Amino acid sequence: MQVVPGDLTAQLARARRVTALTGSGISAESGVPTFRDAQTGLWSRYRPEDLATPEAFARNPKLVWDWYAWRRQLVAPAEPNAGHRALVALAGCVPTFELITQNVDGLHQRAGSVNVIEFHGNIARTKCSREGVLVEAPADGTDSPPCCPRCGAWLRPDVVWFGEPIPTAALEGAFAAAERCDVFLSIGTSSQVYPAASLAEVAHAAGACVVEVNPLPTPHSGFASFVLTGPAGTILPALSEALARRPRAITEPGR
Ligand code: BV8
Repeated sequence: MQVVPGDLTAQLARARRVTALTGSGISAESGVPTFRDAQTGLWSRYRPEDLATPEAFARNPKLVWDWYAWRRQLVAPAEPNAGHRALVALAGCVPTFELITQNVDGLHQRAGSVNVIEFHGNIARTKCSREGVLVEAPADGTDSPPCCPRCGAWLRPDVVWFGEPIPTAALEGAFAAAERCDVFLSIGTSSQVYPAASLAEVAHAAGACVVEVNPLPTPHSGFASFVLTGPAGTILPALSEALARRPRAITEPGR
């Protein structure tokens, strides 16, 4: 079965601006559990959305810090997969490519993507929970959580917790990229977390061709122009290879 419909390749070949939003599904084939995958071991009794909150951290800073330390250890050995690499290739085939990720694992940057909009932050960075400034976490990992060397407050991961606002630059950059694109790729996300899930809706309302890449349907499947059912690690390479094979008609108008 042809994975990439010919008319989608034509849309991409005509597109001046392509915006991609990724969720934890794109990292699944790198061995990083998706956000809603059942948590294992000690963490199996907790729901991620109950730990990724300021209230949980205030109530039990050690528990939350240790959960992120465990997730950093899951991410550390992970390598970018064919899906991440295909987005790097695809970016080279279109005039403007903007990548927004909900993921905090840094795998897009390790694959070679640049100017990645980290909508929910990055688990590798640590900041002071009082001042908000980035701080190098102590390597020895003795204190859990460690304290800020400047003011003594707990350190915390530089991620956006539920109930916290998206950093302004990321929010504005992502919505601008969604509003102005010709094609919006929604990859490996259950499209349940807001305001990230609004991005596909904004792109659709602005007249973009929305493409969903996911083994399962999502709340956005109904308005997507193309629903490519399957793993990102298979579908995205087919997409970027089909586009690379098709010469760009420089006179073809964008949206
Ligand atoms: C905020 C960082 C306001 C932490 C995360 C409406 C508008 C605005 C807000 C809300 C709203 N309704 C509700 C809210 C509140 C809340 C929210 O959305 N709640 C949900 C549960 C309903 N949103 C917030 O709190 C946001 N903040 O709104 O602030 C505000 C404004 C001003 C002042 C004060 C406050 C902040 C949300 C950010 C939360 N942080 N991450 C951490 O990681 O620990 S979200 C976290 O969950 C991830 O980052 C990710 O974004 C999300 C999980 O989503 P997915 O990535 O989609 O993962 P999931 O497991 O769900 O799905 C995986 C998908 O992959 C599946 O579809 C699967 O089929 C697919 N898949 C599997 N394998 C593959 C695959 N696809 C392709 N290939 C494969 N191989």
